[in-house]
Amino acid sequence: MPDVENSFDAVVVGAGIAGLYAVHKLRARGMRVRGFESAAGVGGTWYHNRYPGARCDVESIDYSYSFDEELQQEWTWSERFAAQDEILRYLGHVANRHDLRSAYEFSTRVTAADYDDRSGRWTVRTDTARTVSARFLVLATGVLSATNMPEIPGRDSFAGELYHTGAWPHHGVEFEGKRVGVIGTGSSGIQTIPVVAETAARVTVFQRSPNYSIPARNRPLPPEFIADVKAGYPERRRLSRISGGGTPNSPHPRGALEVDAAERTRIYDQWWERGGYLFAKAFPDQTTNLAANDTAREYVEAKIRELVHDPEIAEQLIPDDHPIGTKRIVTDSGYFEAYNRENVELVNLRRTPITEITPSGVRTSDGLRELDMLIFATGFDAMTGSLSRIDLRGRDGRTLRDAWSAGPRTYLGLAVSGFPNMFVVSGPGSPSVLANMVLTAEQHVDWIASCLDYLDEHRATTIEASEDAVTEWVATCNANAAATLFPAANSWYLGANIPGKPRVFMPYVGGLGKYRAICDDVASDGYRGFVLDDRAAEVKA
Ligand code: NA7
Repeated sequence: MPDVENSFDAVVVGAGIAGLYAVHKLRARGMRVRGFESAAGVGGTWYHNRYPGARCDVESIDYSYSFDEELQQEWTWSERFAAQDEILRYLGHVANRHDLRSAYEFSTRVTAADYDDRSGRWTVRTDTARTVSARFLVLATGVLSATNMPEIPGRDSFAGELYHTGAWPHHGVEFEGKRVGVIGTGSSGIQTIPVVAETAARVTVFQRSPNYSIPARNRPLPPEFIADVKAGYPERRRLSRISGGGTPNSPHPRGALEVDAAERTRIYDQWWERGGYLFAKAFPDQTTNLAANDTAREYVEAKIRELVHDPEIAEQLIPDDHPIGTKRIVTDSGYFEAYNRENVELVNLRRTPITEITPSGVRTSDGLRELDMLIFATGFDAMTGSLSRIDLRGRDGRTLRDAWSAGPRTYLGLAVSGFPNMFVVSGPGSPSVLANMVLTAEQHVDWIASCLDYLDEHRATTIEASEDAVTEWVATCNANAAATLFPAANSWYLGANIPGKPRVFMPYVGGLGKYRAICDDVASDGYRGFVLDDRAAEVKA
């Protein structure tokens, strides 16, 4: 007797932006869908990253779903760059509007999933001792969700409050009068530091690598502006979908070195005043040509020297290890200015490395700094971490960890050879992390849903990426990345932030528009590179 109760058409792992939309879209196809989410509620990244100052670096009017015209007309963003709590409210609103919570088991982490060749189904196990089966497995586990807690000697002996920005507690955290240490100066650290500095007695920033950051120039959105955006949403979304970054912005029509110095400065001034990481895209050749990149880098470095009063500190805050934009440029609110405060100290770990964490603080080679609170803003095991933490087994019991031991290998970022009827959303090989994650998630999920329509129309029961197609896509991604400056940075794009992780440039750098065209072409060519019903036919025979 089939166990109807625990048998689904699809299991979706994750209730973040991608998972919620996947549940909605698959249900709209009439499928029985079960979602699992390790957190107690919806939101994914925006559920966990509650640290002070957490804010999206894509403009709120673009970082929102486009699939529901009524939703985008009824929802009104309050600020240019939405703060974490507003995005979480928005995702809760979407979940209510489309009754998405009812598909989920919350506070339930998927621990294992294995594919059975005979039945053509996935068996999914959770840490709540649930076992369900499903024909399709959709992994919307997030690219920045597996936190990275570096193994620093004595870490667990710290007697004060200890937090990771990516797993921030729900209770209010008070900084007033406290001596706070922050390890890490990526986007999370750079957003956290100025907010904490406002009330803490002292903030000690432990910086290993400085980062480029551009002021957000965040502001409330006036009603007339909102009305204009809403009236123009169809065109705004159309331009976003065909763009590289998933927003309706385009770079200067000419390269940075094709214009004269005055024009270059005028354009950089414009983007600097406009604010935000899109500065990285002022000119089309900024991340492909080092000389072009140098012009942008020198412009921003001069700004850092203006913003930070102490020239010696300013020099230490200027990156010297990567071209600008090859790590995501941070969008900040008062980061560099924070170093002008009496209560903020910069510890340069390149000069004085951390030797240990003690119960009372952090010891570097030049001494112990006593702390009441230590914040790890040390990032994530990005893109693959949340997948490799699940014991995923495809055909013949082969694990994903083995399949990816030399680095992740996908076809279009969506499918893995040897793992039939399994789809990854925003996986390695997809452009998502270099673009607007909401529109990329929509593109992935829409493509998956159309693919399932195709399987139904052709009475196929399984679909799987061929090994050849995977090899070719990996080569395409590598060749694209090699033609840019991106591999020059020790970034999480490359897995370089996690000791022992294979160094493979994971995102597809060609941009969302081009990627969409490739995916559409694959589909209209009868899902070129995929094998339909290979083993199922043998089993039936
Ligand atoms: P990131 O960008 O990976 O930044 C992590 C920071 O933590 C970075 O400055 C790291 O320095 C630092 N780090 C990591 N491990 C250590 C150790 N062991 N010691 C000292 N410092 C360390 O993560 P975020 O959370 O800030 O941002 C992730 C993305 O979220 C961001 O790109 C946006 O897209 C949104 P390192 O550079 O490795 O020397």
